[in-house]
Amino acid sequence: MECKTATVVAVHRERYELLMEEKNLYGKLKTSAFYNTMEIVEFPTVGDVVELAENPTGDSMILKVLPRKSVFKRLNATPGQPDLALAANFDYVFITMSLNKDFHVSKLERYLTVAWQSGGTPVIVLTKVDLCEDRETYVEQVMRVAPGVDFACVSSVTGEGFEKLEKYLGAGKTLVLLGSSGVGKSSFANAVLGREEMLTGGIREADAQGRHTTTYKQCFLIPKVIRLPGGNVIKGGGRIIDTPGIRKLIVSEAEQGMQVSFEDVEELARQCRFSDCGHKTEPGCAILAALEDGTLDRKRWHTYQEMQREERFATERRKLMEKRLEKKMSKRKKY
Ligand SMILES: Nc1nc2c(ncn2[C@@H]2O[C@H](COP(=O)(O)OP(=O)(O)OP(=O)(O)O)[C@@H](O)[C@H]2O)c(=O)[nH]1
Ligand SMILES: [Mg+2]
Ligand SMILES: [Zn+2]
Repeated sequence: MECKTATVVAVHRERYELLMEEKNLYGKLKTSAFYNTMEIVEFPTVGDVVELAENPTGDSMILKVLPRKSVFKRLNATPGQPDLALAANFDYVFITMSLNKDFHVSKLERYLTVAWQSGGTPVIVLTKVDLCEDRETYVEQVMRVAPGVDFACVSSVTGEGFEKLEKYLGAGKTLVLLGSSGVGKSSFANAVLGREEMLTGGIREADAQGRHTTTYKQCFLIPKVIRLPGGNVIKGGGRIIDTPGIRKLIVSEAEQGMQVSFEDVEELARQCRFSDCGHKTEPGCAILAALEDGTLDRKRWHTYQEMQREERFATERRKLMEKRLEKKMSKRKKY
């Protein structure tokens, strides 16, 4: 068997759909490389480039994941398990929110943090503009919490707004769609692909909540010429990754991301009189002063604190896992 590399285009339970040059094939993880190992290994996700032993008659064997240029991770709800990688090697993170009850500034702040952390560039995509009558109020909020981040209001029904995103859809570029269930990620992907590739779902209009229609992540090649709903034509050629809706995004590694998305808060904290200020009752606290005079939004401060707690929790958990592994390894060495 010969060693080659391929890109992961879909993940189904334990089977991986791979693309090698123009050829589609399936792969499975090599047990000794991923399970019976004494290291914390990265499991492949969509967008990953993997090394594999090709099997022309059946599933190929995936040997390892090559280093990633970007990755989007979230905390694994199962204790003792490594973080979950949702997608890898993308250039742009399309933070998808619909222009209705799904829109929350604190949610946007969270997504921005993990997007900056991932190594990709965030772009904010506000969906269902055809159903929205006061887009300006949403746009104002976006510009306030994400100054300098590009955004577009789009409709996958009428094709409005996609031309503003053309620069992210070109050859050699990969984008990943992230957002809650029902916001229209798969509808967006279908509009760009010009075909009903992904199943889309109805939403419960009562609470505007989605139903989790998409159950696995998948990567598609965008056609060179995109014919949008409504008839407009724009250029494509890149790749798009659709993902299942995220219920609550709990951060794991987020330190660098927080530095970018909460730059204003961290800058304030540096101005406190005491370098170890707890921002509670200390004299000369710049945070308390900013909360008092309204320059720092209380909700924004709350989100920041919440995310810092999550980040600390995730770090502690990671350290614990590493310690356990070390113990296991030193025990093995004794025999
Ligand atoms: N009017 C309107 N409806 C839309 C638009 N985009 C999506 N929808 C509708 O919103 C519902 C949910 O869309 P999906 O594309 O399945 O949402 P999703 O984000 O992929 O959801 P999950 O797969 O559950 O994460 C469907 O009924 C779509 O028809 C839009 O731009 N305008
Ligand atoms: Mg979907
Ligand atoms: Zn302080």
